[in-house]
Amino acid sequence: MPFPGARSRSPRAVLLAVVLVTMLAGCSGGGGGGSSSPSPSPSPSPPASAGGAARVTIDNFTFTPAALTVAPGTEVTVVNKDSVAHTLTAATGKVFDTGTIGPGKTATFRAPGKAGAYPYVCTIHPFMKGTLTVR
Ligand SMILES: [Cu+2]
Repeated sequence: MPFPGARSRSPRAVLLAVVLVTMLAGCSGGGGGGSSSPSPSPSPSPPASAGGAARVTIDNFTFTPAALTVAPGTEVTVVNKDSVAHTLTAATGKVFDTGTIGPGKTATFRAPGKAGAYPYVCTIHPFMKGTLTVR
């Protein structure tokens, strides 16, 4: 710094700029205190809804859609529109099972955390079939 007197405004300007930038960064980035979202992305949607609504409807002894793809661990809602009880049960290992869903009732189950294709049936009516794909 050969001429501290002549350039006395520069350091202050730089300091001001630094303070301003720091404040701006703090405001826009922090949002007041690192709450829940680990990502600065404005999207509030969890991966659960990545494939649309995770929902299976049972109507006229049929799972609709017959093939559903969800993210690992997605909570899937099952709506029984029939006038008889049904279940939605994984065909192998019972890795998920809604239990009996009465007529007009709704149940939920959680998709497996491991990717793969999981065929399922209604244990009351084994001819009712569907497949849950996790990926
Ligand atoms: Cu059934």
